[in-house]
Amino acid sequence: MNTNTPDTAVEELDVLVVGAGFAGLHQLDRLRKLGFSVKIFEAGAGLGGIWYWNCYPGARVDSEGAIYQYAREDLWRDFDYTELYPGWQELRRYFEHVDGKLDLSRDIRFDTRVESAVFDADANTWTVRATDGHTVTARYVVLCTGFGSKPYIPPIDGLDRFDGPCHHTGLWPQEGLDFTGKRVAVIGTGASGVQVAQEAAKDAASLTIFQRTPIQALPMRQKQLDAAAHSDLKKGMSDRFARRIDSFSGFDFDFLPKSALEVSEEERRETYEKLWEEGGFRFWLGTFNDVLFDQAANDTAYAFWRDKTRARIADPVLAEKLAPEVAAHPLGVKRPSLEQNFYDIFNQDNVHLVDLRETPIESVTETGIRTSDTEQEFDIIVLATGFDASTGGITAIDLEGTDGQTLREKWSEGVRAHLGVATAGFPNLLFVYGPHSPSGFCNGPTCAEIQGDLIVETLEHMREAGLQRIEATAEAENAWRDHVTELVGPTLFDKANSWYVGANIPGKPRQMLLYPGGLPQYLDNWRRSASESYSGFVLS
Ligand code: NA7
Repeated sequence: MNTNTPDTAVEELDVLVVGAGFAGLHQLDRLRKLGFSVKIFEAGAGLGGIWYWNCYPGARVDSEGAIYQYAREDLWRDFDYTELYPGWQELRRYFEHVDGKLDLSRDIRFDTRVESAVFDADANTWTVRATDGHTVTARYVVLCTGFGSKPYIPPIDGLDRFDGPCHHTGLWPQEGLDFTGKRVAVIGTGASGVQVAQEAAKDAASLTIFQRTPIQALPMRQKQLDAAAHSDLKKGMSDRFARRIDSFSGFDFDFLPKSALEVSEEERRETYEKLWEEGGFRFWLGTFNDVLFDQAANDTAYAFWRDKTRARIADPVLAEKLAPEVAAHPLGVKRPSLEQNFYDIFNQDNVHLVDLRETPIESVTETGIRTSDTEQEFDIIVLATGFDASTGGITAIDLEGTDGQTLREKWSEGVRAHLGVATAGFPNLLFVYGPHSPSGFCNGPTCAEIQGDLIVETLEHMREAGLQRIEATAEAENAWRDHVTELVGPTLFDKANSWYVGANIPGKPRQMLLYPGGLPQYLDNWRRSASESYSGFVLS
């Protein structure tokens, strides 16, 4: 229920933050303590960003919980996740814990979706309007909309005709939905599809998974954590957090300093076995340093993954569809997922796979899904079809800058954002975890804090220097885009149609949306700019 009361006077703020996930809450806490007047507008009714919206059965973070939290001892010292990889309920419990400690909610307006923001070039302020008409003016707008806040629902004929529940994973009903005894269809096999399928396979009468591209899911090695495990974890926390800043992806592990091709076959095999047993993203982001660059190196990793995976699937036809002999794309250049028993569920009688490359969906009917060869009845349809990632949450807002153009229009030909934080023509608008920043490759809370701190420092600098306006230059954002393009050139990322390159959304310009140089290199660039009086930005 929306309990917000309409305000008559327009509130004036130093900073309006959009989004109450990891990034937005960090901004609120830090800026407030520095004496800025700051509020968050949050579209959901609760805290957590993606963990508010993605409450589908099985939703779970693919980072270890120990490092999927703020690195602040006052927050981690007396909080424990009960699983190594916590689920959405625990993440919500974490956000409540943070709120209890930092008293954040009092400055958050929930149920408030930002619809538009217009820059006033005379006053150097933004006028921000929510869908309920509530309006504020703010000197700065910091968008913390996350990489996955705009769900993508494909234009499947008849989708709105279906009589039963049909939900996107990222818009899951807060009251939940029980799969027990139901005939469930899951469309999509990204991280969300894998997680929801594992859960539905337990209780559904039947589960039919509609796969277009096979995911390359890696073993999660989930563990329940008891008091002894918590105590052990606590001992290592400070070190683990300290290591994040030096790693490519903001984790406490990094690529090995050697090539997959320079070692003997035996050493390669032993290394892969070790990473596989350790679980998580180590087989992806803690592996040989050329796996994401060199096709021959990648082939060795893919062959290992394929053989391990196929060994778990009894039916050889299914094994070929789920883990094909010849890779659909190089391993790891499309986001892998962590799985617990995803490949094993296909040995159950109640689980079926539809290969959409052989039999595409033609339409959804009142009672089910029609593919090119048959029609099947379902009680529930789950759309695990992903997001207009990285940019979608930003371009969903009508942002009007200094030349009358919206940001949506500007980026319709491709993203330009200097250091991934600001774009020319839109002064005083900053992005945390935005496109062309390490977001997407980076452990979320790491980026929220580390990139977030740089933004806080910038605003502090502006205030101390008596400045009112910061804007990226067109030259700098073009150069940054070229830098991103240059970095991605020698990699294998362009060999998959992934959301990393915008290829999952029809019509979206194909370009690398993330910063592929890793967190340390990104931070070096920031520091250089800051030490050169914020080169690449005009401050006035
Ligand atoms: P993803 O990873 O983008 O996965 C979406 C899935 O939906 C993927 O398997 C797609 O197949 C499939 N898809 C998309 N459109 C269609 C249509 N029209 N028909 C059939 N199948 C379709 O989204 P997730 O929500 O799983 O994960 C997003 C991120 O959240 C993830 O990367 C993590 O960072 C957390 P495709 O592969 O495009 O052939």
